[in-house]
Amino acid sequence: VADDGYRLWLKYDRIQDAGLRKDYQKAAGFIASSGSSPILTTAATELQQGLEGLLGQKPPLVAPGSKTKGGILLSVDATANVSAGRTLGKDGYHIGRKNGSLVITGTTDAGVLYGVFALLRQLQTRQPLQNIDLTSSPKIQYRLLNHWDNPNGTVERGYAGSSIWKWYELPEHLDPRYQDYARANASIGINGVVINNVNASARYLTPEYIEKVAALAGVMRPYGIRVYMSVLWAAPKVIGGLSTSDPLDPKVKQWWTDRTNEIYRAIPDFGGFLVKANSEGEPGPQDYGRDHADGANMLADALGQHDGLVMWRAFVYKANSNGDRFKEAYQEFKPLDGRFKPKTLVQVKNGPIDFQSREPFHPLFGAMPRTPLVLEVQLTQEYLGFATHMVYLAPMFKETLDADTYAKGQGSTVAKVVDGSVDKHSVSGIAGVANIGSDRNWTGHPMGQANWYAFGRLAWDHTLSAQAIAEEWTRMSLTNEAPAVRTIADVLVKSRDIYVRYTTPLGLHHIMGQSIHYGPEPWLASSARPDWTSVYYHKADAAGLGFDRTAKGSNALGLYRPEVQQLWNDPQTCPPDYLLWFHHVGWNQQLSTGRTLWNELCTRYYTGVDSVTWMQQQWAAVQPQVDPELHADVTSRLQTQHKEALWWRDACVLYFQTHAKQPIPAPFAPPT
Ligand code: GCW
Repeated sequence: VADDGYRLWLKYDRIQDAGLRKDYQKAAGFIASSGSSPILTTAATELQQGLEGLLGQKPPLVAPGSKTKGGILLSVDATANVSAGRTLGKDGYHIGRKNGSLVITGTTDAGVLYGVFALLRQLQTRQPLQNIDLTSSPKIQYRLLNHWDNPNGTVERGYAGSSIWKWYELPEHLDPRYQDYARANASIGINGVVINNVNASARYLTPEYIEKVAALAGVMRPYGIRVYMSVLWAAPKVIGGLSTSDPLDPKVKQWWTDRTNEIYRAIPDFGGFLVKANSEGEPGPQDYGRDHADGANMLADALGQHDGLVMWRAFVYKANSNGDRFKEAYQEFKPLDGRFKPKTLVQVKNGPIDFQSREPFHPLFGAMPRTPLVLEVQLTQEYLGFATHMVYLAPMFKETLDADTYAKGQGSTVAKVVDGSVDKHSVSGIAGVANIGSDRNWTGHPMGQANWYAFGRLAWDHTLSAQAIAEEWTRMSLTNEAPAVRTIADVLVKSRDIYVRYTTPLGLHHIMGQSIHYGPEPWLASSARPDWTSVYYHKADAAGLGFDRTAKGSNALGLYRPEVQQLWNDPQTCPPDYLLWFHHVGWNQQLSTGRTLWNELCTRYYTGVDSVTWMQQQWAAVQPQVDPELHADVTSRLQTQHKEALWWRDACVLYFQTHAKQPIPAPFAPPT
């Protein structure tokens, strides 16, 4: 059967190596579970199905204690303490051997489920089980997907078909896909799903939709996943019949309290609210002279005793931005630090502008010690080639996570700010804007599945490497042949840098096509807003290129700690990858690479395109090891990617040449 990608990384195909299969079979003679809660039932069923597929025989489910040797025991132990220094956190698991059996211990039911998927992963990637002794706990507590899905079935910035939520069929009909979606998420540790777009419709707060959302929550619950909603700030006016949405108005407060109680009656484990307010035309508390904290706190009050969260987004910038958009979120939110009530988190994009292919980390990380910050990254490739370019995003996520804010001295990485360890927060969260749609293979580009996978794995453990995750995903999704795994993982890991080179090298940003954000448009000079043009960001002129954000310019650099400023402040020592983010550099200025800016720019664009050819060659080389249908799919997308890399290169080099007024350097110059 051809592989249409529907099963994602959860392919439980028979292990061909008979010796290995025997070894595994010996360890998996039966399954005994210490409980029968919905989540534990999910865990046992998944394990049974996975083993049946991988090993060709289905281990029976037996009563606990009835058999001891040669099977797999599932048990919950809230105080599980594996060995000194290796305690398990909430939802953590341990997989070890005891009295001739494998034992999966979780501190919660969900921990057992995560342990089951971890064990299956061992088999899927062909790891030995003899001396297995695995301990793992999530470093971040709330690991969420954010769907930008609309009630009419469209997905904002979605490139994989329409929304997977079929609102018109709900609540009566449950598409089997919902359960497959829940399984995939649980398998990588995702435990929350915001089901609708942050540019929110008020409709979700009506009884009609609450019932639909409740039906979805019912599918997610046995997988340890809670459902959240994005809410429209103006809902009290739009659907509540009130004359205001002022957060300090008692009627408004009452309206939100009533709605919240209504939601919890239908969905007792509802996760909470995500809010985009006073951003890009969305209504918000500022419409009434209030601030973001007033708004967030009002919702936190509405949640009252319910176990839910408010995630308030910091993605804000003004329409008449004639300063530097880079600084706006910081300026609006930093002064509010300390004003947010418990259960309220501020959700911050990885970079200060907007999900560009490379951004310096957002200056709010490390700047709001009294507020837990959720890191928001984008899995859907709005600025990274939609579903036609192969761009593995884990290296980009890692770049942000590993960036040092120096907030509490060296080592105060974004990851440690977000997981709460730097400021000792008891709540922590991370969000990925989903790349999922109704396409048969979920993500449009088959390799986009790796981004969904990598997000979950990093949300669970941000210390994992992009390389290790790429290899793991490849083994589970494409092939276990070691040389092919190496080749594919190598292409994946390099793909993001390659994309940056042929689109926005040296720290260029926001020079893409207007409104749909596809392809190059560096010449874009007029738009509805100055900060939606390209020239606002690249500032090319006869002298040079780049946005001066030093003290001589906008001084956005001044928002960072001195140690970070030092890293980027001097154009001579600023890493080339960040150069034009912070400096206006002369065309003939010599860079640390030994080339002038103009030559380096051209070199990166041209070698970037060559690297796409390299990707095509590498992919061709693994053809015998990969499913033919899937291989052909990726091959064709790589052709488009190559064509569009040329488009980006030529558009950008020729446009910047009108400012630099220099020939394209010799090795790349087209023949005359
Ligand atoms: O990246 C930009 C997108 C908008 C999006 C916005 C946001 C949901 O172009 O489509 O709106 O960010 O994050 O709010």
